[in-house]
Amino acid sequence: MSGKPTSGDFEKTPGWLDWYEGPSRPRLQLPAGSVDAHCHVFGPGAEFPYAPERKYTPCDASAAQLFALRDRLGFARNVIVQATCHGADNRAMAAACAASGGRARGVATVRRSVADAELRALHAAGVRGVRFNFVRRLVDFTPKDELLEIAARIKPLGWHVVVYFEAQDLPELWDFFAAVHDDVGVSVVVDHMGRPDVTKPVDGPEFALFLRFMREHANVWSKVSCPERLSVAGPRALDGEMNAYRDVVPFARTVVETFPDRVLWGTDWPHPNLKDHMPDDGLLVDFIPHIAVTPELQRGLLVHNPMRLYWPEETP
Ligand code: 0GY
Repeated sequence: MSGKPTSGDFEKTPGWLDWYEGPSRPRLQLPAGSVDAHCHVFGPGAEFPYAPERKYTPCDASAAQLFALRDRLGFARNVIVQATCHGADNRAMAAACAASGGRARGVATVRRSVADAELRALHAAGVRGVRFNFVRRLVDFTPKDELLEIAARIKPLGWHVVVYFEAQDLPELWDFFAAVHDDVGVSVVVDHMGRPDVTKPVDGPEFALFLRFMREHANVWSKVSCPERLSVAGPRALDGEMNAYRDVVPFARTVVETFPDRVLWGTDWPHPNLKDHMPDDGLLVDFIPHIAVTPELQRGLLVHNPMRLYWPEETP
């Protein structure tokens, strides 16, 4: 572990795992124009302080470091998702988008009090969505009427809503997501397949509910990301081949093959809150052919789908 310090007055959360330096070059040659559609920047804390209400303090992970990773792995673009350690202070994410030369778009976190001028400024920086987080260890509860109000405010900008929740909470959240999708009328993008419990059967009732949720809502998308977060089997390959995180494969592959034009993929760099191991991002890219098994599925997942959602003006 390199022990990269956090900057300024901030102390990393005890046991924090720093992102992996010097990731391997993937064996998979990514399709031209591929988008890493779920990643974050952290600080640097000295320039962009972490939010007082945060539940963890990460090690710094700057825009320049993210763009170096993008180039090393072979991605063309990033979608930078506001991390909870920055609360609703979107400056680090927006600055990273602005510094990307048009090669990054963002997803923000805003409160009900956000001014229209701030929304317009975020749009100009490259933001195209807001994130609603329902994972209790990451955020305090926000009333649903406040979230519905925010969804209505961002709709005229053509943005969408990104949601992060755990599988056992989908029954309770279903009506709220349906209201965002059907009544407000904005697209809903689910982080990490709604965090399935991969020790349960892929054809069991819990994952079936998630698939039904996607089937019944035509503008719900899913990121098939974060095998390293969902896996119980872990990163160790059973043979010389890359079959790490093999317990996640049936879940992600099912979503890719059932909804090939509504799936996205991202590294999740710099991987907040991992407790057991920090993945080599190059090996994570080599997970992709296990879940998107044809070049056509890979082009949809990595190029056409994220371009339609985040750079529609460049999409024929
Ligand atoms: C992720 C997952 C996590 C954290 C955050 O914004 C965040 O803090 O998203 C997590 O701890 O599961 O997508 O990065």
